[in-house]
Amino acid sequence: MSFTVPPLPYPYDALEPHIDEQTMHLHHDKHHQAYVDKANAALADTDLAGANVEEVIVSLSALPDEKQGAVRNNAGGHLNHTLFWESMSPDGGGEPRGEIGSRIESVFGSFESFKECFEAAGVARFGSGWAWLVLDGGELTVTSTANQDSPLELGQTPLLGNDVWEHAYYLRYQNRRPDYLQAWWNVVDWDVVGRRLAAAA
Ligand code: MN3
Repeated sequence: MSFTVPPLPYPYDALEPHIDEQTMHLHHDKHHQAYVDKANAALADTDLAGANVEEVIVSLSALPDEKQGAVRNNAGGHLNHTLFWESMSPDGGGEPRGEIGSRIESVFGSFESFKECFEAAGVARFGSGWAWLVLDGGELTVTSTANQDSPLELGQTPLLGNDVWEHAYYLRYQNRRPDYLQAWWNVVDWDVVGRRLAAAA
């Protein structure tokens, strides 16, 4: 079974004004589709054809050398974007409650401090990549990756990720990546993040 782009769980204009409809169309229908198509092409006729995307990402070294770069970038792109669409909702925003809320407070001091830390990781990522909240050895940590690298490659469990490639924000925010990072909190679905934490525990 090859990879497919999952449908968005909300309409394309549902995250307005924080993420604009045109960006969602291009990002989901064109960018994510391209990662899926290229990942499928690179994986065809390999031992990992048909494996789920998480398994592919933790098994890159099992692939022939000449396939590893394309699979890392494109299966990584598929994994990261699937998680990204699921992490947002028109009913998102607000503060995390329950276990995820209390753990963020205990590690970062407050939700505000956590957001500053996460935004700083996104701003500091030179070029293209992602800012992440991950579980690393059972501890909540903020990190970032380059390109489409997944925290899974490092043995971390991604709980929440924001795409800081220019294609994610340039139409509405132009060069103002920090503004995009701040506005994004309005659409984060903390219930989804909480369920990821529970599933990883
Ligand atoms: Mn993207």
